[in-house]
Amino acid sequence: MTLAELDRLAQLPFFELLQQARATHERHWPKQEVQLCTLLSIKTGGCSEDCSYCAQSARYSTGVDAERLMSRDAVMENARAAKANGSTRFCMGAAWKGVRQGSKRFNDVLEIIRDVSALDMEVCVTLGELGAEEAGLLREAGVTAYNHNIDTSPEHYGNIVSTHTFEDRLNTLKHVQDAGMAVCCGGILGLGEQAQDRLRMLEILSNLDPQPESVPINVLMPMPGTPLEDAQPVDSFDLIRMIALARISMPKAKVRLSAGRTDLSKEAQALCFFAGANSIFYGEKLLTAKNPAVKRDLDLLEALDLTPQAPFSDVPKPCATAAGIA
Ligand code: SAM
Ligand code: DTB
Ligand code: SF4
Repeated sequence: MTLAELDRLAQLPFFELLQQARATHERHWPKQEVQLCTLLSIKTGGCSEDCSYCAQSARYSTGVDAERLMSRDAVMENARAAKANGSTRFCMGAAWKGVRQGSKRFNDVLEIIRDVSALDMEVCVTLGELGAEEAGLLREAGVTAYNHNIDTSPEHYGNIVSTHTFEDRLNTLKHVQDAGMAVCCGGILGLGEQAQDRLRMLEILSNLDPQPESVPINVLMPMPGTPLEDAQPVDSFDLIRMIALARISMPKAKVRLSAGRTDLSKEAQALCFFAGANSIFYGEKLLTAKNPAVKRDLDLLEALDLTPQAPFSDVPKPCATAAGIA
């Protein structure tokens, strides 16, 4: 979608925008389902990058200590618990600038992925920058989706991160697509961006070819010790508008109402679902930050007559040999 089209939609009265988004949503997602994804930080803290929102950067004193890569057994325990709780997608995050083929840590992660992919959940990882070889190996090990956010507009990106570029992010996304993994790519609201930056972000996301399979919309969770600890809070109506614009501009994507739900009322979340959100992070922890309690989310879904989406209902299953379950 062009910037001009996004701009025209963004100027619609609130309820007109919501109606359009709802119509698009119902055409493409008639089932009243929400995908439940569980996150696990398999390597926490000590990251070389300086993303100014992130509690895991080694450059800031945030109280998040650098840990080693989690053991296969510990990851599997968490993955099994997520499945037992009703999650259909398991997303593992690592606080790394990126990964390199042949390194011990990358081989260890591949082993972890082979184990987790045998559990028959969608497997998503977010490990930072990738080259073509690394992307191919992840795909072969059983990764179905790779999360790598552009976070904001290209114009604002340099104000938020200096240790890698917006272009680096796009290159990784290209390798992910070429390897045949689904792209999970979105951003954060509340990084001191202008309304125009949000639209530019959506312009770039919606012009990826193919469009992302899923689009996480995070609201900044201000982390003490980071440069953005005192950032202005995001108005929930702005979030709802952003979800509506994401739905209209990327009709087939799962739009994930991501970080920041702990501060959203159930009514605001209901409007997000109405406007087109159809995926959430589920489970009491994100990577380092809090997420709503499982019971609270299940109650919310029940109150709204929404049901959990089955795994692989709109993405192909990796082939058995690739997933190591032949
Ligand atoms: N290191 C990898 C990377 O940068 O892609 C993976 C992990 S990183 C923590 C994943 C995403 O989490 C970021 O791109 C950002 O969108 C989101 N995120 C991190 N800290 C956040 C915060 N404080 N509030 C909201 N979203 C956040
Ligand atoms: C995404 O877009 N949001 C998730 C996931 N992808 C990896 C991460 C949210 C992190 C929130 C802050 C924290 O837990 O430290
Ligand atoms: Fe590192 Fe990712 Fe956090 Fe940036 S967002 S500091 S790359 S963990």
